[in-house]
Amino acid sequence: MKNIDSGNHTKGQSVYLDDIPLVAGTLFGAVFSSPIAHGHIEQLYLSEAAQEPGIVRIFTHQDITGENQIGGIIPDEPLLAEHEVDFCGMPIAFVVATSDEAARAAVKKIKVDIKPLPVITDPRVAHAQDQLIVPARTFRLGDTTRAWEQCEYVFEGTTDTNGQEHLYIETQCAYAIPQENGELKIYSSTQSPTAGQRTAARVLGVPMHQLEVDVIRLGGGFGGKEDQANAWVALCALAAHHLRRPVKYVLHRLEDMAMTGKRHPYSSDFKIGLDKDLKIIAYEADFYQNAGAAADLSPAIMERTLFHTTSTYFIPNVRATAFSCRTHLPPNTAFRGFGGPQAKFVMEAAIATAAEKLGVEACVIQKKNLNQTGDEFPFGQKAVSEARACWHKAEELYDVAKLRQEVEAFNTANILYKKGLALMPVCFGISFTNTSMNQARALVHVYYDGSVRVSTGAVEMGQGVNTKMLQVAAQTLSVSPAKVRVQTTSTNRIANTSPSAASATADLNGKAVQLACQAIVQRLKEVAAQVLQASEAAIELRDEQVLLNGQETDLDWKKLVTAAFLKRVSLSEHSHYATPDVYFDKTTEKGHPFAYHVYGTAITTVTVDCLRGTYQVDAVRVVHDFGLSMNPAVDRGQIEGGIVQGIGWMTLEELLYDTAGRLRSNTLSTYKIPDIYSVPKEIAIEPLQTEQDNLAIFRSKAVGEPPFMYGIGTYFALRNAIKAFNPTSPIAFDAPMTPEKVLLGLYPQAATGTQQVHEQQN
Ligand code: LUZ
Ligand code: MOS
Repeated sequence: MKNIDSGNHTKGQSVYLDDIPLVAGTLFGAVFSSPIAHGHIEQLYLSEAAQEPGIVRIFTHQDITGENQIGGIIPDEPLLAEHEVDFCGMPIAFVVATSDEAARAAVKKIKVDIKPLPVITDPRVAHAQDQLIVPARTFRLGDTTRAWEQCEYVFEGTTDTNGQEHLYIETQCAYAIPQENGELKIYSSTQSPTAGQRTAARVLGVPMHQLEVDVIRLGGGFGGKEDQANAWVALCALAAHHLRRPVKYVLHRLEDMAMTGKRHPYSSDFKIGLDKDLKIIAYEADFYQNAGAAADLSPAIMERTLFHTTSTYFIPNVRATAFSCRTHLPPNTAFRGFGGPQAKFVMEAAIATAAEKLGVEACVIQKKNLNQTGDEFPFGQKAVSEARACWHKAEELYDVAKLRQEVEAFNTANILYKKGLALMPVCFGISFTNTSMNQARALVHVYYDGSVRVSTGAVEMGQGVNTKMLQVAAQTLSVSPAKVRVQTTSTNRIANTSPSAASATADLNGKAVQLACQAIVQRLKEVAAQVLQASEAAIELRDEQVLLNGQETDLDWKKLVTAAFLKRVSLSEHSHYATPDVYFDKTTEKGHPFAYHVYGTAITTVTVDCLRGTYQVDAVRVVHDFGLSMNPAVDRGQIEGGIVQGIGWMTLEELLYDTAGRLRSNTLSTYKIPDIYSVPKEIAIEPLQTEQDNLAIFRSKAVGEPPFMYGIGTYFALRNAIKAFNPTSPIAFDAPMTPEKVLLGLYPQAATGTQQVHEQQN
């Protein structure tokens, strides 16, 4: 089935928040934010701005009737700065005017005196000064201290991975419209309608039932709207609450890039030990997460890093410690993979280090250590594994031996172009690591003409979840997809939603839809049995027909629904689903946090221009464990997008904050994301069919985040290509591998001079 949105998307008819027709009297907001990263606010000058034409009111923290607090996991983040600013871009005042232009013109007239305080941008510096968001956590398996003695080889190293701007096409936005009795209806571009509702209620000091958050769809989220859509909801709600007029705020791209947090940069240390057969028998890692100025989701992201310490490998002795370090950057937040990719990069860097030192191909070590069924992860859960299956199938299907020969032949024949090859196995845990979040609800109405309306907590952000919800309803009710419509995601219809995140949205909400539809089908079968004077067991609904002992009757879906209505049988159901058997004990750091894992292997080949340092990704060839995909077109789209986004993180996207904590890569001319030229020339995706049962909806495994990590293979393929040109080059594990760094890798002797130029520019 095609994505139900593709027609409207293509015609430009899909409605995003900024397309909602304006309610008469709508006002427009704009934020004045801190120009510096850390300091005491001495004086705020608003009067000049307040006299600008069209200005209705300027809100500061003093106008907050409830709590000036938007922190979710930890209450450490004011909505509007009070006495201190903690990052460049921290909101200080919210200007509301009769037009968008007037609001922004007034923002430029606001002045502030801030007494600067020391700025920390480096997580290791923050750690050294004990600036931790939460206490460090350590996951352990076996005993590394004793294991080192059994190792034939031990290697240590350091890695850095940079952050990543989400660059959803639709910037952050909200639109709050007063209703009667002090209520507000708030449109938001959020992955978490409930978080917006809860945050606004807290800031206004009103009960949640006074606020509705309604989400039509998002022009992309990628994690950037899991927690960080809340501030704009709260600001618009605050202004609409006071002024009793509709208030809308759509961030400009530059505001969005400057004010919102990004993927967490990590700096990490590893130590890896192998026996003489290249089995990894010990691994230690220390992760320094750059959390930014407030907790946001950082503790949960740090936890997911720990869960993915050993990536797709089984290692019997592990010690991994993670530090969430408070710096003066915008609070970093969820981004596809949620800390998992950062851990996987460190593991692959450790293996690459061992391989280079031992003079073997990394894939020899990778392959020897892939996890298999029964292997224990450092957090206690046991693998039920297709890691080896994916790897072996990829090796065979894409003929890795031949690919390798081709790369070697090319490299022998060419001096100024070199190819590189890398394999990247993925194993990603599916479920929110916070067990309580693994629940969802659905509301299904069958109208008496037989048409169906479905509401869930799932937010459509381009990932096709509404299409999947529709498929679940149509299939479970056994009606044509044309009979079913999926509604917007509203806190009035579905309460207490978990964010659409963690790759789990289709599973959680789809299971809820399935339960609701099954309950309705059950009641309809009882009605059919009465009408046909037969036993319920003999009734079957199929393709909008009622079958009796497998034979067609003259009762069809529509007549059955009408009959049920006339018999006063409920045609609606509200259902609740909670993932069974997931738990985690933080005191022991052991449990069974994931419903299942998604596996896959990617084979990446690249070509580097050794004169210029530029490169192209020739091919990414994947064997991916879909389970039994319920929508191969949608799932394929997720994989292609994930791969390209992962390649962007690993190769092009270079966030640059200066030492004063200002974002220098704050435009699309200084921050490069993948374009049509940088996507792989070929992407091959082979599903791995599995008969194994799993907890996914229709056994169609979660597909949102896992493919992102295939992009890590491109980093290591580039590294191998550089090594083919200059085998002794000392290439730091410092992602992204931009063309500039490739060039420095090819000609390390040139590095010193270039470094100086770079520092001067900064
Ligand atoms: N969000 C969250 C996530 O709150 N918990 C998670 O475990 C998670 N994992 C991936 C992406 N978002
Ligand atoms: Mo996410 S990183 O699944 O919002």
